[in-house]
Amino acid sequence: DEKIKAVTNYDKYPLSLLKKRGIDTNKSDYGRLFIIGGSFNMSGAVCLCAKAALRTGSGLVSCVIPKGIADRVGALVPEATYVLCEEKDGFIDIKKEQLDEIIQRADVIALGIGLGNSEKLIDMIEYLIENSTKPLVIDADGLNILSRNNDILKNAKSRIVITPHPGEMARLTGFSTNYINENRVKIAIDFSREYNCITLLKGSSTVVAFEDNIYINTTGNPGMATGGSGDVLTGIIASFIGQGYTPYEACILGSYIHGRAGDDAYETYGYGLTSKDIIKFIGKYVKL
Ligand code: NPW
Ligand code: AMP
Ligand code: MG
Repeated sequence: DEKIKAVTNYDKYPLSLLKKRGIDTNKSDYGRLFIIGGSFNMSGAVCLCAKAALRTGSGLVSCVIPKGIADRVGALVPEATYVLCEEKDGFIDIKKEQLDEIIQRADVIALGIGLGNSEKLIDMIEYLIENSTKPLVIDADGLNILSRNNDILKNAKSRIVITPHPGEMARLTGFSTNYINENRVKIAIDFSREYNCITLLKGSSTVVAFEDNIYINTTGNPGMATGGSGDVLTGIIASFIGQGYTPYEACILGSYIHGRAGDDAYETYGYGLTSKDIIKFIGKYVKL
């Protein structure tokens, strides 16, 4: 495609995007991230996302979760604050006024991890996309729910980043996962153009597509094919956006560092690495 301006895939480039912190700065300079996710059967995803964001340098992380999982999540992530929501059938049930307040207070919102694929949640997703003035990173069940009506994305008020794995991309596009994996770059570019969003298609050689730019990530390994690995990536990317990186930079830096940390976890734990192990190594790459 002759319109594609830049293919950025060379080694170490992403780390050159990192910005040094001023000495006299405080937590409010490094972003307030709200993570909207979790359900009775999936509480760990929010923990992993929040921990990853904190390890990436977020100033403040707030988890917006159904109150029934508050004890489990809170015990694992004492650094975060909480917005405890009502629940229906184990899924979050959040009022529009609460969403308005979150939009107003947030620098960035991560939406969808561990939510559960309940069709009742489409109203919440639609409301956030159509009303959020802050960037949204949508992943996991947020995408599965959205796939019932992708056109909602066309009404977005702010920059949207979507981070599907090939299975989620299959639901969003109607293509098979095989077809998606055989045409990864084209599918990511086409989706980002049609829906005017940054599309980060995960897997071996993650592709980030935005307008006429693409980045192909070369870090990471198959040890990262483990539950929660993507939830960690969402936390890293949302954290960088909250810290003032552009959403496209955050996707490049985020996928690169996620893969590097995953490679370090592989060195130590081999194929037995877990998502928590990836989080342990993020900090090595966010220092200047
Ligand atoms: P298959 O089986 O290979 O044909 P789902 P999920 C496909 C939460 N989690 N290449 C795969 O197809 C998440 O946050 C919570 C090709 C399969 O059918 C979500 O909210 C955890 N295909 C929720 O669980 C830890 C691929 O997609 C399907 C593919 C559901 O997310 C785990 C699986 O995808 C999890 O993160 C690839 N690379 N990757 C927790 N501890 O709380 C996947 N597929 O059905 O969207 O399920 O990704 O587990
Ligand atoms: P999820 O399926 O949402 O948990 O996301 C899995 C994460 O692990 C994504 O960031 C993938 O890019 C990464 N990952 C999974 N398998 C591989 C692989 N074979 N090589 C590199 N990265 C992988
Ligand atoms: Mg996932």
